[in-house]
Amino acid sequence: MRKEKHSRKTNETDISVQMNVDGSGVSEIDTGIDFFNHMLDQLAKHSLIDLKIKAKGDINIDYHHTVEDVGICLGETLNKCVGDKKGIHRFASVLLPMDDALIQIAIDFSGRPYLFWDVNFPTSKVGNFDTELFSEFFRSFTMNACINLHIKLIHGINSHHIGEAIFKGVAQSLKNALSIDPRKSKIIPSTKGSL
Ligand SMILES: [Mn+2]
Repeated sequence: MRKEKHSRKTNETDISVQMNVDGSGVSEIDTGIDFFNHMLDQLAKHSLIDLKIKAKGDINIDYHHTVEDVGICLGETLNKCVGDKKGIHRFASVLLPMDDALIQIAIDFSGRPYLFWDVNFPTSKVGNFDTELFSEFFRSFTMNACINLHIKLIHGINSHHIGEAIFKGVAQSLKNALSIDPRKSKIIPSTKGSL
């Protein structure tokens, strides 16, 4: 089973994550940041990954440390969960619309971390959440999950829709890339023999 429990504690944040890649998208998220909880619920829902996250961070300062560190912890947990990547589709790409927003996502479970980010938000905040934190989250997630992730905004005028479309698109991509191809269930999908 592709399941893991993982935690990470610093002077700034204390985070625990429980993940089941082969779940049904059930989530229990408490980061102390309501909008971020809403985004992480989308990530679980549309990836079919069961996700339990408890984060206590210094959100009295701002949300930066908590968002970044949840990204790190989530990435580390995913990297542990996928193991040797036997049988996975490995690649996925998605064009994800949400009302006015259209987001393009491509993912590769290559083992080589790289984030391409081409998203400009029309506003600096969604509610009390700084829109610059979206890229902070996906950078720390990508680097620690050891994945290659490309995220590009095609068009969009509403920052809430743009941010949410990114989370849904990444979720959909994770689901597709991590699903097992029955024709190669015992094979690591690389000519190198490892990923
Ligand atoms: Mn929403």
